Amino acid sequence: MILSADQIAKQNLKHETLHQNNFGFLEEKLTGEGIHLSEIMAQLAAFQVAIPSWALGTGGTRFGRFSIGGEPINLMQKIEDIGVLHALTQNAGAVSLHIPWDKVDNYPELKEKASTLGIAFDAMNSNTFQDQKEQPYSYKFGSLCNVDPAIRQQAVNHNLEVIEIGKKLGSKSLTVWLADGSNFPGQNNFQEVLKNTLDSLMHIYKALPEDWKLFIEYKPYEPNFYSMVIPDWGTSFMLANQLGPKAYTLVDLGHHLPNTNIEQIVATLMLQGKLGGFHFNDSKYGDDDLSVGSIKPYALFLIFNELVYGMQENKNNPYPAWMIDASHNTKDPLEDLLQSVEAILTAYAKALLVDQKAVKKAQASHDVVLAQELLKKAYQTDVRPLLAEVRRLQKGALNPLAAYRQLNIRQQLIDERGKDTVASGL
Ligand SMILES: [Mn+2]
Repeated sequence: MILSADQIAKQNLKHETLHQNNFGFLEEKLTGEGIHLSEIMAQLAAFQVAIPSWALGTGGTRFGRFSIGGEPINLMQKIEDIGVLHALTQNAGAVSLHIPWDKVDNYPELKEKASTLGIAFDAMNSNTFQDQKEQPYSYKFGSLCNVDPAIRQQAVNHNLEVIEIGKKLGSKSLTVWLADGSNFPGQNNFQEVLKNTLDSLMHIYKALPEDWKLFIEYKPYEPNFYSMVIPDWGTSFMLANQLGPKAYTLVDLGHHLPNTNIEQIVATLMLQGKLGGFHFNDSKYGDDDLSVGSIKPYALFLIFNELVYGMQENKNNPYPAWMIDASHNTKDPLEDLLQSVEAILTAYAKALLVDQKAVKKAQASHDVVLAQELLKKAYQTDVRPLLAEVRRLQKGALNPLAAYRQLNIRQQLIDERGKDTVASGL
């Protein structure tokens, strides 16, 4: 289904008066504080977060998966679902594909479809964490790290194929996340598997087009529980440095041990010009892949505060590639993604409101209390009317979630696709 700007405008009429009052109040307050609202609004409008193709069906665990109905059964339908998200939010104008799940016969047709909905192809994701039917060797004991050179070559070749597909779609980056590691002491020789991984990545790096980036994702545990070959940002950063200027570290919020200071990792990577990609989600215990901002919204704000500072002050670091990497076992996936997009933009808007000059001044005079209060002041600002105004100006919905429900979109998708459809991919 395709959602038109007219349908959204009609929904907006219901909230128009209340919105104008709320925004008028906020605009007066922020302008009075000397904030240049138009600059902040332009930055918010420009922010586009990629939706991963695998997030559009209901998620699940190994214990079960409870389908919601109307799920997209192919990539074209997934692109349409992202089109709905983008029409409502105006901040979801990109898709991140996962190969081989998202292989199609006709890439020009796919590119054309996405383009009509204003959707670009962001980072491509390779998959060497599960075996595919046609492949000769198994990744049971690792892919790019494997002690068997034939298995490493197969994994390298897969990544090269992903780059080729990405080139057809206009993507400019490849994300490599490895499940490689060991479950028991003695299973792997740490030095050997890391060396193998670097060697394999070098082969992939060499095949990267000039204007592409390679993102190296890290994760401390799962699916391997004794060791992961790339467990932390330090290892990823070391590999990226050894590969060259087109290689970067990718931070996934869920891929840290509990209570890790992620904002400091972000700052360190940006200082070195090596923060390339960013995956949003939230967690209570581990890599829970919960909706963005659902558990630790203040931590998300502090992370965005570092991202904003880095983007403004350190041009040495490229503009990061943003993606939502969350699952939603009990929700309508589209509603969950609307919540996540809103949470991301909320944290971004609040970080943009931080008076960086005043913070620097407070730091220079060791006024700890004032520095902290300045961050809190921005965090406690209710930016919802500001986000709504940015969306309204872009012909998006004043309230995306309310519009989604009032327009009965899930029911329309069920009518169109059936009650028992199950999303392709995962
Ligand atoms: Mn991720």
